[in-house]
Amino acid sequence: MDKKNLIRVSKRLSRHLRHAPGDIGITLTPDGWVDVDTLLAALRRNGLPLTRTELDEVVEGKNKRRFAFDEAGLRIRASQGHSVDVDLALPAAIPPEVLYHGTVSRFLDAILHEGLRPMKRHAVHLSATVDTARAVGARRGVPVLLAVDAREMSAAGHEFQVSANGVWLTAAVPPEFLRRL
Ligand code: HQG
Repeated sequence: MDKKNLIRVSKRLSRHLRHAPGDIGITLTPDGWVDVDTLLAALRRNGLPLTRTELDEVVEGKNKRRFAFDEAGLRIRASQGHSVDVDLALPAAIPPEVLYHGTVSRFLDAILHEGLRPMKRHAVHLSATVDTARAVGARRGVPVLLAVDAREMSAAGHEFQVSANGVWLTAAVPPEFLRRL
């Protein structure tokens, strides 16, 4: 599959595995999985015929590894980023000293005032590196970078999880744990 197609399929999968499974008539399990065969049939019915090999290519590809198969390779789910009600049942994890968040200046006042909130998603997404945070912020404009005192937050009782593709998740970040870089 060429790059353009990989991106197109990846966007479609994001839409249905994170936000709108009902649009193609699939239902996710409470922890976000759907049978691969069910997904491929539903995509085919909705104008996106895709082989299992092509799906493998999207999942294993050099992108962010947004999707993962279960151990048997029979089911697939998005690793993070959902707006539909799923509980990925990820174990709690102790974060590194500092995590990073990339945003844009128009959100800065609100964020420094009320902290980071998950907005439409289930959790606030934090990055392990400044470079990743910069890329996340750059999706919306000139990136503004924030450091999160994650270890301190964790010691204060805030729970963190890390997704299968290395994104750090937490319910919210109170402003006292945030600094502008
Ligand atoms: C901002 C992509 C005002 C927040 C990326 C962000 C990431 C606030 C936006 C993943 C706020 C939410 C997530 C507050 C937060 N007031 N604005 N209190 N708290 N915000 O897309 O972190 O391609 O839901 O700064 O790579 O940008 O989908 O979160 O700008 O990993 O796989 O509200 O999405 O991954 O936006 O990105 P998002 P995000 P995928």
